[in-house]
Amino acid sequence: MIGPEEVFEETFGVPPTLLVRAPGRVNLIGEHIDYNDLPVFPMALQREVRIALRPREDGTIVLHSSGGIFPPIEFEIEPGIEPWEKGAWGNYVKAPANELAERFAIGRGFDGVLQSDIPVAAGLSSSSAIVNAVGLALAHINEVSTEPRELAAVMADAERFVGTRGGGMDQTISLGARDRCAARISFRPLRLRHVAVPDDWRFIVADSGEVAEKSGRLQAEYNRRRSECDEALRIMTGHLTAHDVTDTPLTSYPELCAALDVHRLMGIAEEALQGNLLRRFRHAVTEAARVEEAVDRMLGGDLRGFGALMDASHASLKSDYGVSSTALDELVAVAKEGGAAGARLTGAGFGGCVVALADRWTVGEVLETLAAAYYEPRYQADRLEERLFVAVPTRGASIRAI
Ligand code: NG1
Repeated sequence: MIGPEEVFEETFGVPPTLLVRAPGRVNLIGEHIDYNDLPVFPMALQREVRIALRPREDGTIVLHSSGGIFPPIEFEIEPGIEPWEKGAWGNYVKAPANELAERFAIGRGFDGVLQSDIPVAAGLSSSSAIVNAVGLALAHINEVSTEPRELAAVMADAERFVGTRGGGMDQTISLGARDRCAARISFRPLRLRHVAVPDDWRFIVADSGEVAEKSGRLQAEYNRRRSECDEALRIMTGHLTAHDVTDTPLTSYPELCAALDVHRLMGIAEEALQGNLLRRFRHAVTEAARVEEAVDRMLGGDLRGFGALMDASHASLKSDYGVSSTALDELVAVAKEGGAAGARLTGAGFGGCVVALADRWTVGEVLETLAAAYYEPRYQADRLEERLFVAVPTRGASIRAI
């Protein structure tokens, strides 16, 4: 495939001067809890968005996509940019432009060509990779700080422009990841703890082929769960205060989890909450505990232990959080049959991908089992390497002169 640099020259008649890249990510564990400010444990992977670009003197952004996968877009950078219609890819370009214009009054745009090999709407953060690549380019051109944690906080706010009330996991890992490492990310304040992925471990990504389009039905489902978590927290805070369980009110999930262990917390939750609110709360606090344990398992090289936590995470996402699907459950089951130590849906769910863990001696068997049982009957192995691959922990976004 020809690179975005060549397409740039064909399109604009001059060479580009900068190349920016931002990777997608696979979340290993800690799903649907970043928006509750609870820690998560993702890694960036080798699939990425690349933009070849040339800064302009004015405030216009002109962006084409290589291979014409997305229609070209053009707009002016200014505070209060109006989004295009829901679902338009250009909103992921407008999002960082709008946020940086509002915060730092930036005024210089660019001509660019974008290329991406991250599957779209598959739970691998193709959208945040676009937001981050454009955000990093604009910050660089306009001399705003590109320090990963600072920029990640700005980009997390920026992406809410598209209407999803997401947490900050995706923007942070795509900007801040290190080679060969996953990162435990905690919020308020934003911190990354880099953890080396053991050499023998392999994380397999398997795309169900079911599109999890976050601008459609999924957006409403996603935002609803977020509101349910907020409501559960509000009730728990009131209940704990009314029953004098703690001296000071516990008003955030991290405060609750730090003050009371999961067992105690769930005992109280069973009195205070019912139905979906109880289920959402249980997922949030048990998943947070699994993240801490998973970090220890990786540090200790305990593959089986890590895998068991992935299985428990999937069960919780399925039964308590209601974000799995028949296809995702099938992929998880097939990966396990093939010898995976653990498997779970990754990303927001309702389709998209699963992630499975195996050691280097078993990974081939897991890949073959998935290919034979899931992909061949559906796709005759067409574009198999795009749908099924081993994720390589990769460094975060970067920009360089070309
Ligand atoms: P994806 O998988 O990219 O849809 C979304 C949110 C994350 C996180 C996960 C679920 C955005 C940009 N991303 O990710 O913050 O909440 O769902 O763990 O909204």
